[in-house]
Amino acid sequence: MPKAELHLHIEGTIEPELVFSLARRNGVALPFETVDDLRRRYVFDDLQSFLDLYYLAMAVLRTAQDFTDLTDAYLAKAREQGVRHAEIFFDPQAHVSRGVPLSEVVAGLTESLRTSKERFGISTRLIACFLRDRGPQEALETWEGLQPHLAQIDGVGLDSAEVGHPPQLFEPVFARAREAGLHVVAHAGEEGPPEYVWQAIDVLGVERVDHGIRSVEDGALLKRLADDRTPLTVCPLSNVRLRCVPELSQHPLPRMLDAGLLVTINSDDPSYFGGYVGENFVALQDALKLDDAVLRQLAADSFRASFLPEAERDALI
Ligand code: ES4
Ligand code: ZN
Repeated sequence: MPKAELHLHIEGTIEPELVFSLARRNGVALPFETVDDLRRRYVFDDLQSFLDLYYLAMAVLRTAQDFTDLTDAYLAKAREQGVRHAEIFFDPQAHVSRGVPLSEVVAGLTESLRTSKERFGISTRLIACFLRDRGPQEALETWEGLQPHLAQIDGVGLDSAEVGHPPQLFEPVFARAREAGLHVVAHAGEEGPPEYVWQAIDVLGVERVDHGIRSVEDGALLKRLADDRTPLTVCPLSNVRLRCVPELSQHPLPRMLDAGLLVTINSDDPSYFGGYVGENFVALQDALKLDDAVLRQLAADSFRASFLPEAERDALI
């Protein structure tokens, strides 16, 4: 099934083999001996325990070429899974904070994305995320750093450790991004409460909510999201691996669909969570016994929830 991927952290696509080959290429020492040692650590208690490994492994990404190779590897994998359009997150602060210039990061990513349609049949967008646990002041500084690169960037997002870092703190930087004509999205209601989803839509003015699964705890919020047709980018395997949901058979997706929400299926950090977007669809089908018609609807809605112009979107459905 043709589909769009709307919630994908490019740093979360790095497979253990690439971690080791880039470590060797760049002379970066790793605290694991082998690919299997690294893979054995892919067992998480919560979002933070994942983020610790995610930030550690991405230390091998140092040059523009590394970011190009990473993105090419993702696009090749995505093509095999029927992805025809991808809106890709990256974390500028996670690289700048360890001495990699933003210009290297953006040049490397865009070198791959520039020709993604010709090489892989995948149109793309690029979304820069602010790391909420580094606070609103650093987000504003990051926004300043992004200014020379805005022609390459389609939107901003908000990610990393959620609880204790509510969306409303980031109102100033999101206001600037909206004024600059960028798209705006935010992770909310993954581990954090429904109140954070309210803040993402009412204070940040987001066009999509990333995750948003805890919205099912608040009936008024469900009604608002349904009335506005605000898309939610749901990542089923991620939610189980990070223990936001005890098992896939108990995932809130059916309740979200019953409430009339516009939902899409995505992979989040596929290297870490046991599957790319196709595997997320298959796992859902097995665990929740969704009809083929519902799966087709989810795939079609991924284009409707995208930032593609309407004509391009309709041509893909
Ligand atoms: C993330 Cl699963 C998830 N949640 C929040 N921030 C993230 N960054 C990368 N993956
Ligand atoms: Zn995410």
